Amino acid sequence: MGIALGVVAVIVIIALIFFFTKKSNSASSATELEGRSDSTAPKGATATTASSADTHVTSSLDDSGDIAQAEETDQTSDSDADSKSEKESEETAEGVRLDETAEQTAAQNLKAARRERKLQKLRQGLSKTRGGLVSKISELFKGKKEIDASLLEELEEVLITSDVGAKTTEWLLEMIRSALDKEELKDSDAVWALLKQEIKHALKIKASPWNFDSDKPFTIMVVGVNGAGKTTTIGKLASQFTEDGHKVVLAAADTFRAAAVNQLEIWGRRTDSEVVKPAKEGADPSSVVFDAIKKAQETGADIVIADTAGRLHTQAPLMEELKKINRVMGKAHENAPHEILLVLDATNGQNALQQVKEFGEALSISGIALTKLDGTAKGGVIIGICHEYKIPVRYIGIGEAKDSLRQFDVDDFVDALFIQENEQEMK
Ligand SMILES: Nc1nc2c(ncn2[C@@H]2O[C@H](COP(=O)(O)OP(=O)(O)OP(=O)(O)O)[C@@H](O)[C@H]2O)c(=O)[nH]1
Ligand SMILES: [Mg+2]
Repeated sequence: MGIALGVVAVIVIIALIFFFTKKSNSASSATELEGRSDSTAPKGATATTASSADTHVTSSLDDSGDIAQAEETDQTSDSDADSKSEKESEETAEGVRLDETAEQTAAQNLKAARRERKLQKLRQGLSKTRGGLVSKISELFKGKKEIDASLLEELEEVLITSDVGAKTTEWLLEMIRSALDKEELKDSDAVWALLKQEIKHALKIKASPWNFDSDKPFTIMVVGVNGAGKTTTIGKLASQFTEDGHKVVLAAADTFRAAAVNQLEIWGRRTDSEVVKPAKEGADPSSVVFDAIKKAQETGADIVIADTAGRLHTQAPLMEELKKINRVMGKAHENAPHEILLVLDATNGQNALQQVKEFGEALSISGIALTKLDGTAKGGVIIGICHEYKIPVRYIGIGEAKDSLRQFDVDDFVDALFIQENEQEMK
């Protein structure tokens, strides 16, 4: 019995051992399975069988999902941002283009407005001459379709009385007659157009440009009769040259009048130009100009402008005095004077033509400045001067203000002069 009990006890113990061993094995295989599922099971399945490790994995998956999404979002927002910034830069570029275009348009408008103002002033400045010459011609042609001999006679009278000059008048009429003979002129409008074209042609005389950069100093000898406007023209020229950045020396070679020297000194102060004066009243004018050129050479000035007398208060004839100045300038600088500018007062009409002749006999006049066009109906003289003497008009004076000395532009001048009354009203 004792042995039987012992056997039963051993069996029970063995059974218990077997039972517990089996349980422990199944527990470890469950863990194994769970561990394996980490790597193989689909995300959702793993997430449902949550363990601490699973939670981490899931969270990391969630994170990566988020990251992916974030990346996606980032990428989307990046590409959004890219396209936005692209769009913005396109818009900016477009804006810059628009700004540039607007600026260009504004600059062009400003330029056009300035030019229009200048032309307007020129038209105003020429209003008296227009009244004397062009309006009369226009009046002649008004309503007339036929160009006959009597109309040509009337035209001749208008041209002569407007100081165009006999020779130039004859030349213009000849031109019209020959065009009529060739049946090239249909009506008065055609005559008007021909006149305008031929006058432009006569005024367009080739002039060598003033070059201030080579062969310094560039020297200008200014001559003309008493009161023509020499000193004023010199002052206006000095003003333009210094505004353009050139250094100017003025020579006060009208030595017999203290007032003439003073007048030039005032312009010297106004334009910041040095003025070389005579040592005493009545000193030799040519020595003043010589000293002025030497001064310009010493100081590196670009331009020397010499004022001269219109009438001498001595026994010496004016032309001899001017010839001497011309010679002495050549001693101070081998190419001087580079320009001999004859100043003519347009109000002198036919006398201005005579002055070109007289000064031209003594000196080699290279250019003309025609002043006071604003105050006369005799501006037609300019056509005669150019046609007869072939000397270029470089400047015209249309007022007393500093900016009233204009470089002569033939097209602007003729267009401003030949504007018809109805056109004028429209401007
Ligand atoms: N309206 C008008 N007046 C002008 C013009 N140019 C000069 N004048 C005036 O003409 C007058 C004579 O000018 P000046 O420069 O002294 O003449 P100038 O030739 O030097 O005279 P002299 O020294 O006596 O030989 C002055 O009152 C000037 O203001 C112009 O284009 N228009
Ligand atoms: Mg003078």
